[in-house]
Amino acid sequence: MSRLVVVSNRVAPVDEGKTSTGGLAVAVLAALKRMGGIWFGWSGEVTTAPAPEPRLFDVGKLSYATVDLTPRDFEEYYNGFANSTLWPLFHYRLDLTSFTRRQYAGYLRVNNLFADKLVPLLEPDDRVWIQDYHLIPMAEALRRAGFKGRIGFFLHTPFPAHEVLLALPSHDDLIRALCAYDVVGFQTNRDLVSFRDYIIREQVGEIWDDGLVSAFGNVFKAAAFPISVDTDTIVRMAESAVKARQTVRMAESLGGRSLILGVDRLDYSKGLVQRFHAFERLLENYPENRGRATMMQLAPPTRSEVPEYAEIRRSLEEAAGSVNGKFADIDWVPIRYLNRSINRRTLSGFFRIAHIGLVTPLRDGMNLVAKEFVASQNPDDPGVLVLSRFAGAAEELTAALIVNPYDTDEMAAAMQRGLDMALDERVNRWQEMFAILQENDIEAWREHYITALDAAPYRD
Ligand code: ADQ
Repeated sequence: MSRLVVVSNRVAPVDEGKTSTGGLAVAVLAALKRMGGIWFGWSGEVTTAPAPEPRLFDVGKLSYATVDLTPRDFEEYYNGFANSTLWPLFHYRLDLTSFTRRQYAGYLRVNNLFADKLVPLLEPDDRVWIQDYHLIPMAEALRRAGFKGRIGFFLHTPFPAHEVLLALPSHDDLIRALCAYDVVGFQTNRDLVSFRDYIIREQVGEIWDDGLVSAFGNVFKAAAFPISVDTDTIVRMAESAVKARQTVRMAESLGGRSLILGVDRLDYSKGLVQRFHAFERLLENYPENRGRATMMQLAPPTRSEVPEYAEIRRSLEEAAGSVNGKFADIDWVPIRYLNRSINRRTLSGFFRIAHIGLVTPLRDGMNLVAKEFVASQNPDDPGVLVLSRFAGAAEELTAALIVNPYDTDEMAAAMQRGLDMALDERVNRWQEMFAILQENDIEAWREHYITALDAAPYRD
């Protein structure tokens, strides 16, 4: 059987007990754990003299191959084009998007480097599956380096609307690079529509009746493959975690108050400042919640070398401080704000005892936290998911309370509705969402994608 070779910027912590707070790492590890394969990517190490060969090691059925980056690669490729150009652009933040030709050259250089290091490890019938915006040019680079097998790509972020993408000086190169794959996967139909729209409006190719795309001399499949979670594992974890010491401690500390829980990487795409203001509005508009509802926000810092991330951290501390200063009482702090990662089991216990899961990103490819929250609930007494319409998850989890994260009053009203919601309605909404997560779990996601990749090449 041909092997599956996954390539992503970072590989997940090798020690599975370690907490990983990136959606991609969490999902790819879950997808590969049972099936096995090779996972190639950056080690996370920055060094002036990287080893010429990838470091190889096995953990269970998974083989890892990692390379180090130089300080210049790290700056230009990772902090630069990937996280200061593509990430903000793909999340509709043109105000935070910067572009330099030097960083773009660094991005292409690291993609070529990854391809050159990977090719000697590949066998002709391997299936290569490239993950995310850091590595869009990898298919072209692998082809140049002589690999002829199947190559697929999956974008974990949103794919922006045509007009937004045009702001990127190298948008045409980037699209040509995407069109070199055999399968291009997106999180949602919304993203797929934006991609097709670009192809048609910029007149770089055609969409055929069967949905295949023909562009730049290549015929490939572009489709939505909504990523998901390891539903059964989370259910089991959450059931046992409610009795764990940390969850009991948390429940006791609430003293009978309702818990409104947010869990996100500290990132400007997650809408955290707006969320804090919405909680403040809840306390203003529905004063009966003062002293009765507690909001807890877990937000471990990421990408701290990128200046916008230091800025979001500062504005969040300010927002939390101002709400707490205004409403706190001697025995109640409205917002508990922690810049920490929590062990995944404990997290599932917290999700289970929460009355409301508050998932309100301004833009999000999917948002696994929304799905983890649903999977963690007690079927007999489930909590309520308040979900942004701009999270990819909103396309599937339509039984959540869907909100516009820019509308503070609407978010406050949704929290209030969630706190007041009768058991019947909570159960019905939860059942509808849980059924979706049982059908489309992380294994189904991987299976659907690999089946599509196995059907390539489409031109034959
Ligand atoms: P992320 O932007 O990282 O992922 P998300 O999908 O929510 O966003 O995944 C975050 C993961 O980290 C979740 O598994 C969550 O439990 C975990 N996590 C977050 N905060 C944590 C904390 N304090 N402690 C422990 N764990 C924490 C990117 C895209 C998303 C897309 C995923 C997967 O931005 O849109 O859903 O990839 O494709």
